[in-house]
Amino acid sequence: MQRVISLIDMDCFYAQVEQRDNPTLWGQPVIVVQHSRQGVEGGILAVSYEARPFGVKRGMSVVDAKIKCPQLNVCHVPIGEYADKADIQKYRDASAEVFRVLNNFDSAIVVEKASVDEAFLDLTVYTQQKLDELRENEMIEDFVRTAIDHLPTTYLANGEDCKENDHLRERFLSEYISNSQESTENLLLLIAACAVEAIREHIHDETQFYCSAGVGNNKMMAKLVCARHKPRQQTLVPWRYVKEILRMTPIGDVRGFGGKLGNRIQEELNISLMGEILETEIHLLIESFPDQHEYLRAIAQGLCDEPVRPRKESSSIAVSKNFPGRLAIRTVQEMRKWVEGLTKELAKRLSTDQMENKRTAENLVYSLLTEEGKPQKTLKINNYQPDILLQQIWTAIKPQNKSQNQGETGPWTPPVLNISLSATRFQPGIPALNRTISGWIEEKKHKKWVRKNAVYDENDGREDVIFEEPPPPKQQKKICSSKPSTSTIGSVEYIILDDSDEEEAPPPPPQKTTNIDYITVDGKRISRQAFYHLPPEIKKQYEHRMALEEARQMKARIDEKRGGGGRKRNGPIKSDASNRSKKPKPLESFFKKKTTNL
Ligand code: DCP
Ligand code: CA
Ligand code: CA
Repeated sequence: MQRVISLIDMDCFYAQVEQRDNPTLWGQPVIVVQHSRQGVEGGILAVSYEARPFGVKRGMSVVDAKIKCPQLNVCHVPIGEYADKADIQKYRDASAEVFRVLNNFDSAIVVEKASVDEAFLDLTVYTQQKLDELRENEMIEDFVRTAIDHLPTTYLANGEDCKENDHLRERFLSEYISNSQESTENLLLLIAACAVEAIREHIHDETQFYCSAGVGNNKMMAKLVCARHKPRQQTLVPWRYVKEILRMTPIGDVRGFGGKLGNRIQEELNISLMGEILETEIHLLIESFPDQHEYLRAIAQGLCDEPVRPRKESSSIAVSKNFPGRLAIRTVQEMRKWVEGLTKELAKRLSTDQMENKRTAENLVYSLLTEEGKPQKTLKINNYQPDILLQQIWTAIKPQNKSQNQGETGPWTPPVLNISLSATRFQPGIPALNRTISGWIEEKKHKKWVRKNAVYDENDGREDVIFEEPPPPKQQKKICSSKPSTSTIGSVEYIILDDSDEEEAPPPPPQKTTNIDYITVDGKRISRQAFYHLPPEIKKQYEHRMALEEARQMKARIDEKRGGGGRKRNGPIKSDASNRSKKPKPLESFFKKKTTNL
């Protein structure tokens, strides 16, 4: 069965974020520039569509851009609070707003974050559901008759859809629609295109940002045609036109072929268009690409079966800083300064992540890039406090200094070209400043871990490596307690978690604080035998928690007797996400919404 896939990409994303921050910039030529380094203005990262006709392009120097477009508005990426590096948090936050809309549009749509400003959507199930609905209600005819009204910004990629033919947009589309009534394949694509129009409009309503989209049968084609009619428009590519489109497509325009592989194909086969791969004699293709020739021929025919993978949260949070060439770190003081700045930055991001996603990193990997190698080490962390983290990291990093002088001043050798700190192995929950008890229990309970691969945001072409940021809290379905309660043990505050894995699980039966085999605290059970093997300081804290638990249960019993029945700690509390998850709207209703908005 053919899939139905879309790629949504925000238009000149960073520039739009700046335009929204300063609304006088809407409709104006705007560029967003990397922060300056040692007095030299950084490169251009984003160019608004108003500046593009002047020839202003990404990568160009600001001086050249201003010559081309004197009325250009120049915005700068802010500099980080702790480390002297770009702070792209505001663009990340804006991205999170967009993903909130995408993730909440319809539960039948699979959303994959592809970069800070683009997402793949798998609409296969969604469109099939809508088609079934239309058929059941005998509305296919109505749908086909009115579809054009719901596709005001849609182009049909038929090979003739070039700039000069923009005036033929509606005609091309109408012809396609009128031949669609009997074709399930066409109907599914049309339903998808209508949905994507509605999603894009919804993104704009919620965030003020405009975006473009491609709709086709796989990721490769959706991404390719998304760029065909930009900005604020979308392109639909039916399977029957794929071959014709690819015949004329420059190799570098295809996802994954913009770099080394694409260049090699062009050089070794002496071709420049995707279609030419199919015209190349097979033995030549095999000779040059013995392991990839089948893949290349498949791609050249528009075949791509890469799935849309839902990504809920990143598996790591990292901060990183490059010190290229003469900027390489050569003294202990400098090293200490940067480790400190990066640690503070990381601690800030980890704390935000902890509150938003109710999870805590267990490992921290530091890695240094030096002229002599890439030393790296994994540290166990149990505290996000910047000072404590810094002490831990610095103690581990210091021995990497191979100079004779091992003090807090003096040279650092070999010179360091990059420092990266990456927090990994996230465990559900917030054991606050110290999680000795819950960590210990969870280990014993063989707590399930979900580790996903780290995602490098390939479109964020900065030199600073930052991983995909976690999704908005709404998406976290495993978190049961929307607001954790706290208790204090000595001077350490613990956040008590309700860590049930089941969203809808019924509250467990009331348990006594102790019984013959188990001791229970906060709904977590630990065998009495295991309890006696706990380290003394943990045992002490544990006893304190048991006392708290007892008090809490007593209060609950009193409340119950009074008929109040306050919130039960052990019972799962539905997350915002599950409460808010929308029922799929009937196609008819979002069409109505669209019509009224027009
Ligand atoms: N970006 C960056 N460095 C790069 C490329 C991009 O910092 N080398 C940032 C700025 C962009 C954002 O990522 O605004 C999204 O990148 P896109 O490639 O999608 O480009 P734009 O969204 O700016 O423009 P377009 O409308 O062409 O998609
Ligand atoms: Ca974009
Ligand atoms: Ca993009």
